[in-house]
Amino acid sequence: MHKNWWKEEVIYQIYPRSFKDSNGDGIGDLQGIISKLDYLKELGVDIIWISPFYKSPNDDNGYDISDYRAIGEEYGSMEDFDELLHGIHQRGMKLIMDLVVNHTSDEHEWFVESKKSKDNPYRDYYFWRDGKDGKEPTNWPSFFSGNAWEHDPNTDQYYMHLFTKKQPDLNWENPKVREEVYDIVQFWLDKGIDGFRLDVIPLISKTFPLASTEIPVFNDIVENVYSNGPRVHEFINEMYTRVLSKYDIMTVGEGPGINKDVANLYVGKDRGELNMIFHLDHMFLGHGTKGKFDPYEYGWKEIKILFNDWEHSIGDDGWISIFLDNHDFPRLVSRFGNDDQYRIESAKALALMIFTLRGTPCIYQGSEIGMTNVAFETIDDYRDVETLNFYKDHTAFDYSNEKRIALIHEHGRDNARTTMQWDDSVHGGFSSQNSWIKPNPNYRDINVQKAISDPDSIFHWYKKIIAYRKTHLGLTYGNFTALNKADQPIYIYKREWENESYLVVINHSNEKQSFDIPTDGYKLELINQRFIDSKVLQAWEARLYYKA
Ligand code: TEU
Ligand code: CA
Repeated sequence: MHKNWWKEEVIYQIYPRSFKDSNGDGIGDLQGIISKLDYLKELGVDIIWISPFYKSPNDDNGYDISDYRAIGEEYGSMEDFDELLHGIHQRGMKLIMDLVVNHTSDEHEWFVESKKSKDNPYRDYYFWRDGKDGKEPTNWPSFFSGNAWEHDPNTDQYYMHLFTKKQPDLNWENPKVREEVYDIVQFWLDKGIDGFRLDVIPLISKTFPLASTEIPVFNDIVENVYSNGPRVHEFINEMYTRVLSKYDIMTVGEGPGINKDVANLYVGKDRGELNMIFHLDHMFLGHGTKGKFDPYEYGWKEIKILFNDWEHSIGDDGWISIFLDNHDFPRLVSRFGNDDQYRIESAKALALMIFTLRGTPCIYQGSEIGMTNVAFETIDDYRDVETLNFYKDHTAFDYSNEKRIALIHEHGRDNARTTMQWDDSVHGGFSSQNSWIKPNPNYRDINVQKAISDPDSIFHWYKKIIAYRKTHLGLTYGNFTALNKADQPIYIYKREWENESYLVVINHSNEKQSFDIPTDGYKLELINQRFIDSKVLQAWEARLYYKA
């Protein structure tokens, strides 16, 4: 097993718009993050991944970039960035940035030029096609409702946008585009950052000819039409060879469409591509034919089968990150735990899973204090373009507004984007005034100030297991063996490395479960609630046993 710092360390994701506002405009910013670096250091995290804060019209909250070398003015200045990077490094932590190069904003100068005329030198930076029979060139659905092509009356052609129409897809077949991207990557690496999270990287190679598909299920279209195109590995390898390989950095690819059978083509140790991936197989569970707003029921059996299969298919050759939420998905304690009767116990149990499965753990801001989903009354309180487009989409969905709101409550991305809950003061300590999005009303009860003062809080549990992991390398490098059947209500698995052996037992149910756990020779090291009976696990009880 190759040893690497990015396998041993813990990632913490910041969504900058919602983390901390320092200047009272209701929008999170870089100075706000700087003011919380000591908090992150106390938690014990190592690698800070900040979602995009480049210049952007914020159609998709920064995942639509109009200048890759400029800081969005609402986030601060390049001097603020330099101070942030210095502050992170001074505390022995690292910074990775979000590289969004499958598409740009339609306000990027390249696209402004490209759309001017068919013979503009930038025309080929994007995908332009004639319509077909008076309609879009293909029947491809956008991730964010509607068709993936937008008509431009000026040149009477359509341009491709797999996301919103303000996010035109870049044409990676064009070597000039690839050179531009490598320059951007080099610019930020020369500033001293420690790596990148590569947004939707499997989508950068399109399959030609661009043709309509008969595939009915959206996620299958993502996997078989949009992702894993014929030149994807050539492009990533070229980026690696030309620029990434010249620095001691970490790269993590966000992988919609990457399944366990193709994963090591992206992260195999001798592939010269990426260090690891955020695969989305578990995150897309429950996404039905038309995606997340067309849900199907699933449970822990499917979750565990998926985690077991991924652990075995990655093996010693590749590497993944382990996470249960981010800015695109509901809060982990609401989705996978019980954010009502067992919020604290289930948040701790899920944390133990994240830190003991095999892969680099990634925490999303606020999960360390058990922040939950939100249920705003009206669509007016929602901000996410995916949600707002869905609410207006009467073509793909013939739902009542009540049903739409109910689905948004359960699956919407704003669940993860309400402002960070620092204390019980007005606005939850995030800002001195109303913010771009309302806080979750439960900030009075769930907040950092309260968590830090309570030794039994979720925060202190995270802190404790992060510290434990650092002194027990078997939890990083150990192999993984599931010890019980996936259809049982508890999850038991083992991690073994050299003379170390770890046994993890998690009751992921709301009921007591009696179980004959093979603990002989092991010592109980961590437990997320008061120990009552070695053979009976209380609701959401989670234990870690160790023997050397
Ligand atoms: O997300 C891509 C992606 O897979 C998600 O859009 C996910 O499929 C969707 O939210 C599920 O409904 C990345 C970024 O993380 C996301 O915030 C951006 O909106 C998207 O790419 C476009 O850049
Ligand atoms: Ca601000």
